[in-house]
Order: sequence, then structure tokens, then C-alpha cells
Amino acid sequence: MNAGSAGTGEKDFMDMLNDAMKRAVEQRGRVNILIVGKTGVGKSTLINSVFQGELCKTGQGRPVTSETREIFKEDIPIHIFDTRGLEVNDFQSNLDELLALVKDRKSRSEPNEHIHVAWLCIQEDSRRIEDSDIRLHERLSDHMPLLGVVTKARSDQGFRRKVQELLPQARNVLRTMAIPDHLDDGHVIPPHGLAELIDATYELVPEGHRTAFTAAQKANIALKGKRARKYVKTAAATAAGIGGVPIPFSDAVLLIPTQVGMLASISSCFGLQLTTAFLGTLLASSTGITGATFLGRSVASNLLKLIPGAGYVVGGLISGSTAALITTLLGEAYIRTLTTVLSKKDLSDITVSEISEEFKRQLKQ
Ligand SMILES: Nc1nc2c(ncn2[C@@H]2O[C@H](COP(=O)(O)OP(=O)(O)OP(=O)(O)O)[C@@H](O)[C@H]2O)c(=O)[nH]1
Ligand SMILES: [Mg+2]
Repeated sequence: MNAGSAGTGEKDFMDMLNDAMKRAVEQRGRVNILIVGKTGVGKSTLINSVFQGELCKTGQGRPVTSETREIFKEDIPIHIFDTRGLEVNDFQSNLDELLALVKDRKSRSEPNEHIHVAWLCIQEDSRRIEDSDIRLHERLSDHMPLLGVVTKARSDQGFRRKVQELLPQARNVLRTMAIPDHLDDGHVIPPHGLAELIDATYELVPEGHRTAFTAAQKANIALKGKRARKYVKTAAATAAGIGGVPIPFSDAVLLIPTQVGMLASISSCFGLQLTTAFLGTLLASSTGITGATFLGRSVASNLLKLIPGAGYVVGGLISGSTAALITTLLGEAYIRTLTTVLSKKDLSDITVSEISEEFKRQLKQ
């Protein structure tokens, strides 16, 4: 194997992996969500049900106002501002403190520190919308888009409409059940409304923070695929440009940085840990190449041979449209891989080898 001639020795290849990862991390950024609502309405339960990492149980929290904690966990690109008890005594001073926090964040030059969306949670059982909720919604929606979230939703009876009427600034009001509800008569109401809540929130998150939001949530796997396809399109267009002057198959290695970047971005949408080691292991085990032979050219040709449709270009020339097609097929196979794996298991229980086994299967199809 003469890897040197293509200028893609092992070191170059590792540099390329590092670059791809660094770019994916920068591209992803972070998203910040404010969650308000009275004590006991189910904020923590909801957070643990829709975001990665059981944030309310295992995340770090630091108080940022007397009633607000900023909760986060390493490798999960979200910070939750969990605010409780505003309705108790001192409502006005608590609200002022919260608004001061919101304004301070908004004034920062780093958009990753802004608070991007607010959820105002109201419990369905209560059937009441307090003045404090209405005030909170008015003041917060001056600074960020706000959604009304009806929690522990079992039986609407017109309550959602009432919330919409009393919180006119809310962009939408969604009914949710975060964990199964076991009724006295033995019936169980399963969780519902969570994927819809994620979809509605995604629409309100600024574009530059949507990949972070997509990655941090676990209630809507389809959204991850949808977001990832954006990166597949971009990579396919870049590949088409590289193949604009048809390249010999043996130079298909030129497409590899684009494709590796794409795999990193897709991984990012699915919330995988963005490390060079992960990407390296994924590529190595999917192509069957390890250790010292882990060289650009061999990975390139092995990876390309795995891709459906790439077989017929072996030995021939790769045109722009073929380069785009190969890249798209690779991206789509990886999206199907992660969708399949995540439908069976939680992200924290998935190993790289499970991903690469499934990836190989998907590439053969
Ligand atoms: N069945 C069911 N129970 C829920 C749901 N959401 C919350 N609960 C229960 O309601 C209680 C309060 O939920 P929490 O998530 O702790 O409420 P919170 O809003 O975080 O409360 P504070 O932290 O005190 O402000 C807990 O016993 C939860 O198990 C739900 O969707 N379904
Ligand atoms: Mg709580």
C-alpha cells in the first residue's frame, strides 16, 4: 500500500480526523433553555424524559438566582435553567432577578450564552392559570420565544384552549405526559406529546443552535435524521465540486475529508460523543482496517468499496454527480445506522462496535 503518494499518511489522516471533530464541535455550539412553572408541575420529570443524561438527577447544578439553577453535563450541548417556586412569596423580586439574568445573558457577545427558548409549564390537573403565570409569560416573551407546556396531560376538556387564550404571547401550547401515568382503575396513560414538544421547540431555536438542540434531546429521533440530512446535502455539493473534473477512482481519497466531516456532523446531530477516537474507531472497524495500516488511501478505497453504487466506478472515473451520489449514499447509510441503533438502546449504552456493525450492514443494503 503506497499511502505516501497521495499525501495521506497516518499522521495526515489523524490530523484530518481531528479537524473534522473540531469543526463539528464548533458547528454544534450549545443551546440554553429556560423552564419555569410552579413546584410539582413536573419540570424535572420532563427534563429527564426529553433530554440526554438524566440532567436533573445526574447533572451539575449551580444557582444563578435564588430560585434558578443552571443544570448541565459534560458532552451534552445544552444548559437548562430550571426555575421553581416563583409563585411563592416574593414573586416580584424573584421575577426581577430572573429577568436580570435573562437580560445579562442576552447582552453577552457569545450567542452560546444567550437563553434561546422558554417553556412555561402548567399542570393539567390544576385546571388553573395563575396571574403569576400570566405575568411571567408576558415578561419572558419580551426577551425570547416562549412555549406553553401543559404537563401530566390526561384529559383536556378545553384546558389547552384556555391556556392559549390566557397566554397569547406563547408561540404554541402543547400537551405532554412525561412518564406513564398509572390510574387507579389499572389503566396506564403512556407518555405522549414529547416528540411534538421537541419539534415545536426546534422551530423556535435560532438556526445556529439547532444542531445542539437536536443532539441534546432524546424524544425525537426522526428530528436527528432530518437535521443530519442538511449536512449530507452540503457534503454532497462539496463532493460534486471536487469531482467537477472527473477524478480517477484511485484518487477518490480526495473525497474522504468531506465524507469524514459529514460523518462527524451526522454523529453530532445524534448526540454522539465528538472525539477523534470515536471517529477513528468507527472508520477502522467499518472498513476492517486497524493499527499501522490505518492509512488514508486504504481507508478511502475500502470505505468506497463498501458504499452501494460505488462498485461500478472501481477502475473508472468519478464524475461530479457520482461523487455526490456516493457521498449521499454514505451519509444516508450512516443516518439509518444511528436511527436503528438508537431505536433499540439509549445513547449511553451504545458502543462504537455496535454502531460499526450496523453501519456495515446498512452499507451492504
Ligand atoms: N405520571 C406522571 N407523573 C408525573 C409526570 N410529571 C411529573 N410527575 C410526578 O409529579 C411529581 C412532581 O414532579 P417534578 O418533576 O419533581 O416537578 P417539578 O416541577 O420539577 O417540581 P419542583 O422541582 O419542586 O419545582 C413527581 O412525583 C413526578 O413523578 C408525568 O408526566 N406523569
Ligand atoms: Mg424540579
